[in-house]
This record gives sequence, C-alpha cells and structure tokens, in this order.
Amino acid sequence: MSDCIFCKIVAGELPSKKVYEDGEILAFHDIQPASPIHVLIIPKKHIASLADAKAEDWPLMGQMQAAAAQIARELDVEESGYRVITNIGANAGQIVHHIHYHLMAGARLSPLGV
Ligand code: DGP
Repeated sequence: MSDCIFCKIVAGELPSKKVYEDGEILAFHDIQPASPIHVLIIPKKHIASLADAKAEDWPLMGQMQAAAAQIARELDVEESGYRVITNIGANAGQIVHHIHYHLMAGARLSPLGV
C-alpha cells in the first residue's frame, strides 16, 4: 500500500535497523522502544491486522512466529524470556495498520492488562 509506513520500509523507501530478513518477512528495531530490546516482525505482504488475515495467510503468520523465536535466539534472550504480541484495532492501541508482532525483551516486562 502506497501510504503504509511499513510497506515503505519493506520497499527500502524508509530506513530501518534490520535484524532479520527472508523472502516473506522483515524484522527491525522499533523506532520508539518500550523495552530494552523491542523488535517488530512484519510480513512483506500488506495485511492490516490479524483480523484481516485470510486462510491463505495462516502459514505466513506461523512463519512470523518462527522468525520471532529465531530472532530471540540470535539476540540471546531465549533463556531470560521475551514477549511476542500483536495489537489489533483501537482498543489495543494499534497505530500502524500493517500487521506486526512486537518482540520485547531485555527486562522484566510488566503484566499485560489495562
Ligand atoms: P502498534 O501500536 O502496535 O501499531 O505499534 C506500532 C509500532 O511501530 C510502535 O511501537 C512504533 C513503531 N513505529 C512507527 N513508525 C515506525 C517507523 O517508521 N520505523 C520503526 N522502526 N518503527 C516505527
């Protein structure tokens, strides 16, 4: 999508600090980290949110989770623990409408909730 920030990052039109890339997936450091390690994992294909993923996209969602686990190993946070979440819609605070998993680590994370 032409007005999507993450599509522009995928296209190389905006810079990012990449930590992982394969044919379908890109991961890069969040520009506003909320934890010492805060990586965003996105599909190169534009999908607005998990709610918009079609049955054909489920393998890709699985690949994103596998990438998250691999990135956590590479960043050496597997043992200390990490969180992988995706925000869907306004109440969850989704700002960028291109599906992304947040991989957060490097500190004791606060409990999820309101
Ligand atoms: P969410 O609230 O779940 O939609 O998270 C969007 C995240 O994207 C937020 O933590 C900030 C991050 N972000 C927004 N714009 C950019 C950008 O241009 N580059 C990078 N690296 N991260 C961005």
